[in-house]
Amino acid sequence: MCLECKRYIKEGDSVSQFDSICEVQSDKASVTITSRYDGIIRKLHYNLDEIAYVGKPLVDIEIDASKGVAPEEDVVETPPMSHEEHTHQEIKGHKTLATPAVRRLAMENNIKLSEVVGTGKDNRILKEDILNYLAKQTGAILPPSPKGEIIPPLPKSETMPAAPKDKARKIPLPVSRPLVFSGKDKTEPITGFHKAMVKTMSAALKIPHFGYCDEIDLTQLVQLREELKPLAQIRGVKLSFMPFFIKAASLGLLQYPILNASLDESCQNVTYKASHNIGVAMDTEQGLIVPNVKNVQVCSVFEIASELNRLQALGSAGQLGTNDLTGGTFTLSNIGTIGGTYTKPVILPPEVAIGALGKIQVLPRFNGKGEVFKAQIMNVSWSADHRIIDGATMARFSNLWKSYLENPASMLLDLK
Ligand code: CAO
Repeated sequence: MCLECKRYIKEGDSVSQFDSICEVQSDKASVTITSRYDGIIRKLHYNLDEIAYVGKPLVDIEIDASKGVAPEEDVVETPPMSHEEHTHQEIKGHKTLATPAVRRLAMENNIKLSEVVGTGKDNRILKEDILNYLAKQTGAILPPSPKGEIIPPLPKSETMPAAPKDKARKIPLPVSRPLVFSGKDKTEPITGFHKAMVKTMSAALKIPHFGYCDEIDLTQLVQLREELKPLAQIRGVKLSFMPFFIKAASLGLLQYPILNASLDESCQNVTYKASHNIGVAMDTEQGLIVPNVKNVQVCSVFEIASELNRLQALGSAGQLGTNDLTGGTFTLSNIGTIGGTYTKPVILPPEVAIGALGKIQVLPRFNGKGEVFKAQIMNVSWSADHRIIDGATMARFSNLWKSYLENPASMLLDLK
């Protein structure tokens, strides 16, 4: 079942093969349906925002009007996704605008268009995008582009809170209130990524959550990142704090593998996951998505940063593929980029633990000699599935994670 949410044609229009017909959105994906034929649109079977049913005709296309050939029906198809992939992380949006030649080039090279970031108008995928994608697949790191970056960092306005406006000018004026209010309530269907969130979070309610919080002194890490940031930038990668948080979590998971596990439906078996596929909650225009960095246990901090840059670029373009959105084994949510201290993160089943990070703040703390110093403090809030993880395990893991971040040099000892 799909919800038609945007239409590009009307009855009587001529269409060519691969022209966009409409956009449909399910709880799994937003997909642009293109014409299979050259012809004339004779009938639209649905109005905008109506529910269209999989397998039923969507549009009648007369493929050769001059010869009076019978109308052809284009049918609604489900987004390309297999049954076993149906988890919370399949929130996927892939509008793939591309010419037939570009589609062919992608097909010949076995590339999924949904994984390519389009740089053309309306995110149209160009030939260069495919070639760049190919180059990235074959060579580890591309030489910097003329601008000096492979993946452009997100503009600050997209990631940082808006600057406070001048308070003096914001004194509210008294409002004259009408005695009769004529506004009407508005009801709309829950669709797309929000629908997926309803399913996932409802499933998470069945999990008894154990919460554990602590504060982390990131003074040394803040300094280290300042030193490493320009080096990563030269190599075309933006280095934020997340790669360190992710790597430290993976080192901790090696010691506490129960946190990187899943419990079966009947609660009879626990599966310890071999890979540390660490999910990163991302706030995007389309809603919350959680792509994951695969096999963090064998990645360097730089490799994690590079992969995170790729996921962020695809995420903000609404072009993350199924592979990036499924198979997560543990999640970190850096809500601190927006604000806040402590939170109460909700586990993403079938995972069993999640950590949420607050805003890094400069606060007074005491050093070993009892002297006050300016510390960079961040709070962390963990939630664990209390059916299989006890509080002591969560606390020990958190202590280890904390020790790696408070003394980042100690990570070197355990890096492979
Ligand atoms: N406190 C203060 N500043 C922080 C921070 C924190 N906890 N975490 C990151 N920052 C800084 C970064 O260092 C960066 O600063 P510079 O520009 O000086 O390098 C800046 O904030 C922007 O970071 P970023 O967003 O580009 O990169 P990131 O790797 O830190 O975070 C991501 C990426 C995807 C986690 C983030 O963009 C995001 O979407 N966060 C929201 C997650 C969310 O919605 N969680 C809730 C899930 S439940 O609904």
